[in-house]
Amino acid sequence: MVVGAKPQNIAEDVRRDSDIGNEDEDDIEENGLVESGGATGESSCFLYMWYIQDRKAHFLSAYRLGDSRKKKKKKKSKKKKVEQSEPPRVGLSKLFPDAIFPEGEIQKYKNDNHWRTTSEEKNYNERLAMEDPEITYQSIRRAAEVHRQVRKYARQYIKPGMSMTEIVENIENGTRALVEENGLACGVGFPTGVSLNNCAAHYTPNAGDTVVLQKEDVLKVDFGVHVNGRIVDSAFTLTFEPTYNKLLEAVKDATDTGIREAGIDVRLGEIGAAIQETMESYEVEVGGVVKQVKAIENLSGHSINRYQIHGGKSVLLVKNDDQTKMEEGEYFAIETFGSTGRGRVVESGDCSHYAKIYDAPRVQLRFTLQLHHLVAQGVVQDYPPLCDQKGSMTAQFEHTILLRPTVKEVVSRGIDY
Ligand SMILES: [Co+2]
Repeated sequence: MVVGAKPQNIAEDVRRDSDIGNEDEDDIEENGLVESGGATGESSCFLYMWYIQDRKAHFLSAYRLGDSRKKKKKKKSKKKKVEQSEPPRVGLSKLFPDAIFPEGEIQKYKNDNHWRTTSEEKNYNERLAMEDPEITYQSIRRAAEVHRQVRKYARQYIKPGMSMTEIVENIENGTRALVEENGLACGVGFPTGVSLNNCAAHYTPNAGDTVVLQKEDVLKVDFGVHVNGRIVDSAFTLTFEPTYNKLLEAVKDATDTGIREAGIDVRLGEIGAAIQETMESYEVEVGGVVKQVKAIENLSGHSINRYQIHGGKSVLLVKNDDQTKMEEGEYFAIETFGSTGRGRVVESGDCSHYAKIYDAPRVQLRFTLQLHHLVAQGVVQDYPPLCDQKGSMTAQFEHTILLRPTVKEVVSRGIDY
């Protein structure tokens, strides 16, 4: 056996029978098998098998040497992590090719419900839930990851001087791209709210809106993402001056309190009391005047059903007698609003926030064009902006939580809030 350089005249086509006898005549003396090797590039190397008969070489076969090395290299480049773009436009299926999305923050149930974490029966229920395509947690986790990535960019990008329309388009275009919007299967969860200052909720710019964000504004960004009808409803507040930092801190703390108190069999009225206590322990100093932060008494968090943003249960932000209990498997949007005003909102301004009424006659909802007509038909409900008194400031933080059989999952939790 001889291992030599690959005969040159067959470099082009190793599968063809060739006669190389004339070239290396002196080296080929006996009939038999000959091996020759040669490199055709950095990553591959061939071993050729020849049969020598009557001083002529007949090509038998070629083996690629170093195959494993080449494959490894390929694998490595495939594994190279795809990264999100700026602005965010890379769909999550490219970032998570195995379709396993990050779990939210896990909180154990408190007090009497602590046993759920280790209960065999409850753990069995979890496994069943994960296997059921209708209730699997992957849908809500995918929606939550879209929310985190879209807002990460939005929180850096939103600056005074931008129009409210620009801000909303930035968020909704990002959401559509990342969730890979597809008919009723997944998309934007509800119209994006960008309420300013004394307006706490439900303001979104209509066509022709010319409002521009100012550096002294307090902006609430409330947007939703849904996957298979599982809606993530989460909101944050931005300020560009330090005056209202304490207000934001109060609301963030109050929302976290609501999340901490929430649980299976917990009464909705008790959660309201805990939220209020936290919220009203804060003060804000505005122009030398100290104001106690108030929890807005007529706004509330809410349960979320599949394809239905308001699922029927309300979590008020103040103490109340509601004995309704939270239940296993439910989704809730825990949102709180703090105000330096009266702590009560009224409807004001143009109607710009619409939601489809669940179970309304099925009509294809095409945005804005015929909305007034649809409202009259009872298909969509109009939500006018909700504002506290002029001159006051309001802030909001909101998370979507899932009451799993064993633990509570704060699905929209991120490093930002
Ligand atoms: Co909400």
